[in-house]
Amino acid sequence: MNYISLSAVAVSLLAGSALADTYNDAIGDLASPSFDGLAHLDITSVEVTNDANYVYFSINTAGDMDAVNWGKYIVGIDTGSNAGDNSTDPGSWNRNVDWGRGITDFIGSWADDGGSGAGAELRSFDGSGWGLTDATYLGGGDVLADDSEHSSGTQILAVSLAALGLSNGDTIEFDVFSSGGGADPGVDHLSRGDAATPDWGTTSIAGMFNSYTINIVPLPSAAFAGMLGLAGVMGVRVLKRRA
Ligand SMILES: [Ca+2]
Ligand SMILES: [Ca+2]
Repeated sequence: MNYISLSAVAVSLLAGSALADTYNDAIGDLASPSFDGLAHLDITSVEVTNDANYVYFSINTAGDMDAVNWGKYIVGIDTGSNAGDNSTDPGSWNRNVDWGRGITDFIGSWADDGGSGAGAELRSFDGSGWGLTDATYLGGGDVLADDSEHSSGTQILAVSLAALGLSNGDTIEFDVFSSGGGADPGVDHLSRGDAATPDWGTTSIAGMFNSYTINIVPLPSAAFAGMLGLAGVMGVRVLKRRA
């Protein structure tokens, strides 16, 4: 392997994270007239990626989250760690949603403070009941929320692989929905290109979940890093000889 190609490998390895998978949703698939004008709840796509520590969800909408002071963005995840739950248990925010299956983990996030912040809770089902694993206001580092792209309609979330019990090669199945407060339904589900509910008072029905496989790109080992250093020295020597 010559100097140039080894350096190219080094750059790709040092990047350390996989390319995002993009899951598209229809635009304008919220029931009219119940949800007319609520572009910040109209999911356009969700990008998912991971690094060695977190899986990231970028929830893109057709609206401006800085222009409104409310909106909830939920990710329902089935890791397969147990049979999961499909109830309206308060542990999963009591939302009026029929997932059509069990979920094991629930990221409930908000972007409803007028654009000056974002927050989230991570709740998990242990096979018998729901519990709060972590939240941005608790600061345990297992769930993070980022408002830096609110003006372009994007809520960015991260949840730790450790908290989800995930490692390289594991596959999760998930859905994302937008909602309001209390026991509101999923106004727009990523899993459906049509209306998931006709109005605020009717249970929303999820479609088929998407899947994402954790892909941890290895960083160079100490030995390989040593080789890179040696290759760098050799490369400099070759360049000097040619000069
Ligand atoms: Ca949509
Ligand atoms: Ca949809």
